[in-house]
Amino acid sequence: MSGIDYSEKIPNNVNLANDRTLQRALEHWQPHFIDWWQHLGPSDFQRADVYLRTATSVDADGWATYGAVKMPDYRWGIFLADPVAERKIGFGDNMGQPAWQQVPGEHRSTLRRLIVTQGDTEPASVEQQRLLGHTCPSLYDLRNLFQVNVEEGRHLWAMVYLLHAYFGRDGREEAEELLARHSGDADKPRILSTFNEPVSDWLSFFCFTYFTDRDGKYQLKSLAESAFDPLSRTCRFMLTEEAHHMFVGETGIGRVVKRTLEVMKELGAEDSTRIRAAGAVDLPLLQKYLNFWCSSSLDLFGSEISSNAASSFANGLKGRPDESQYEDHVLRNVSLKLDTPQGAQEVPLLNALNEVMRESYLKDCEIGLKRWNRQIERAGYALRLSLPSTRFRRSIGSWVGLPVDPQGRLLSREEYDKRLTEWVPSETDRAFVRSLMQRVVEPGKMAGWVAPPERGINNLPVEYEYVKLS
Ligand code: BYC
Repeated sequence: MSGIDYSEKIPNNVNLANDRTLQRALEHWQPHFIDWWQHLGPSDFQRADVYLRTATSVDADGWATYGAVKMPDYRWGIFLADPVAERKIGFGDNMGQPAWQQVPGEHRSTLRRLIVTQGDTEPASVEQQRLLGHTCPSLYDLRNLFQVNVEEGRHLWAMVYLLHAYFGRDGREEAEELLARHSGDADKPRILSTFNEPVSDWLSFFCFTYFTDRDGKYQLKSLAESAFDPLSRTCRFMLTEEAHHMFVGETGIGRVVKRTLEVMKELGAEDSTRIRAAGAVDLPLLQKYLNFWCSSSLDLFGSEISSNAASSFANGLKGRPDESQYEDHVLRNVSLKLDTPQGAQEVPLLNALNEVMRESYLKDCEIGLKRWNRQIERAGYALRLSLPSTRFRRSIGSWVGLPVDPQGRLLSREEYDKRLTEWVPSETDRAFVRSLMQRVVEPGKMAGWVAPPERGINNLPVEYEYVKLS
């Protein structure tokens, strides 16, 4: 079951050949996807040979295949993790009943909405990142960008498969719409806010893969708990791909910190102006990028108090990440105290699940911060990087639009407006970062604002020609 059939037009491990109607519908969608990839996927580079990994099976050894691939020839396909025999629903009011192999009528529209929302983020991120190749800091980074991009393309395939296979005509229409909305489009934007923000420089890319892809990890983990078994299985496999994306973010930011510390040492100075003049990212500037992308990604968990979250959990559609680590899986008659602008509020825990997830996400985000701060401490500097308060710059939930600083203090609107660019990048900051984005494509060479990685991909040296451009 785990083996993937690559002889098919659409590689898959779901026996697509046995369902001719579904196969034809997906083969009809396939050229639309390729057309979208050619127009809104990575700009240029479609003829370059990229050292990519391709899944050969869905078990732990399935990542063995690495090789030079032209991106449009990447074998996007449909891969579900192996089924768990007699799987039971693990939470909510239907706990203990058999997991669903089909969509129950009463949950059809909510499940479709969740799948569409998840699916929408995947092509959105490729669109956001489409111009980055032109300013890559190294061939190693260029390859990682493209690896992330092709896998986001495959994650779109995963959701499109579910829509086609389980939601009939509505599902097919939604699959077309996933290619019709575009990141940042004034008329047809992507569904979730963060996926309409431009990712036009590599510092943003590293922050995006650190913070926003990590939201992906948490949302996929909660959907992997779903009673709808095909959704659970597809998300379980997607999670194995997601890990590399967050690795790109964490090591990317770590390499920026390392390079900045080297420049600070060379200069014998902590002064931002001098560090910038030397072509590196000063740490207060990095902090602003962290504040921007972290606060934007915090919105992706939805409102602190949410009836959607309550019913999705109670009905078994969406659990908590790692549901089995909790004792109570039903959550009736329990409450949680939440901090709101009106004071502390006791809320049924079911309605506070978005906040529960946001809290565990933030704990996960802290891990990178600790690593980077250790680097700074070891170099003998006092500054520490931090995460902004969950009240800062929120555009969803109880704290929406309130003038709160990154420490969570409520300010006057006037003070907030005046000081906002102390906390998030100003136009000048962004222009400076753009000025650093000079393309470096000589094998093994790195741009001056980022240190080389500790090792290359798949035991190859850092100097390997990961992308052959000719
Ligand atoms: N922007 O009750 P509420 C990834 C909407 S990332 C705009 O507060 P709910 C990836 C919400 O849709 C993971 N709208 O929250 C990462 C709802 O609208 P409707 C993506 C927002 O519903 C990097 C209304 O506000 N996966 O995979 O409990 C690269 C009230 O909602 C936002 C998922 O998100 C926002 N930030 O939770 C590539 C999983 N937040 O329905 C990929 C599927 C909320 O009333 N989605 N709204 O019109 C979900 O589970 C939920 O839809 C959400 C929101 C967690 C997003």
